[in-house]
Amino acid sequence: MTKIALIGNPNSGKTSIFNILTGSNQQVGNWPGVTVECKTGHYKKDKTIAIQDLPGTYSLSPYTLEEQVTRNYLRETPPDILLNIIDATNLERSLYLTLQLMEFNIPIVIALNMSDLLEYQGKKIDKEKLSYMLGLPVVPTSALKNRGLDEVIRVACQPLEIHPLDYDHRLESALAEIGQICPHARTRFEQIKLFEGDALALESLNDAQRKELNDIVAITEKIMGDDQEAIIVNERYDLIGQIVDLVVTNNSKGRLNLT
Ligand code: GDP
Ligand code: K
Ligand code: MG
Repeated sequence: MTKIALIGNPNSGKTSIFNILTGSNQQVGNWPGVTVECKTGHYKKDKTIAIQDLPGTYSLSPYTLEEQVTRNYLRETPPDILLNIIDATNLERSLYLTLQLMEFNIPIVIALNMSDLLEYQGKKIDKEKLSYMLGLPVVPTSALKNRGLDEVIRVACQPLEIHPLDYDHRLESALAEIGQICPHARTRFEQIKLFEGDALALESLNDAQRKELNDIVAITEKIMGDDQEAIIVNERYDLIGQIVDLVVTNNSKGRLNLT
């Protein structure tokens, strides 16, 4: 059995895609202990593929119930493949979640959904460039027009490699040191959460580890001239800005400029 989880921002088209992929064979329940909806089903063209619709979320900081459910799921019962549904008309915002998902060591395929709407807006995303920049397969889809959805599952079922993205080398060395002093923080996600001073992540440390972590963070804040949370947010948005600049072309803007 292969388990594929659909994940993305609210209104990116997860449920629409889930419904098309699973047809009518699906179960709706709640995540354990919370009132967040949990839907599972099987791919209608291959019942050995289980599909799960995760709650919509913009981030994986544990501020909302949806973020907590998603974060616990990724850590405790990781799927074989994450199908990251992106609203192609909101690429910048969507990639903020993608970069976080890439820290979990789970293979990811990007469904560039709403591709019909993007076309209608006169914009284009170079999917080869996007795929190259992220190191992930990218498949344009439209749940509205039922386009690309079998292709996205076909790609997801092929062997996938995981390529973590590198941030500034000063941050990378801090993360490597955090990995050394906190060996239980196995994923890059956990190391970054520790660097940010995330309350949930800090619970797992003893006093000696806390002290060492504080020292690493203080030094990095000093050399990078920013605070721990801002360092991470800025690194992510710098990278996203570079990616968006390279991959999005806006034909409608081009036309407007001529008049
Ligand atoms: P979710 O919040 O991620 O589960 O998103 P939904 O599946 O509920 O979709 C949000 C809205 O976007 C709904 O009105 C859908 O009909 C619409 N939608 C979903 N996918 C597409 C698409 O590919 N193209 C267009 N134009 N609309 C879509
Ligand atoms: K919705
Ligand atoms: Mg939904």
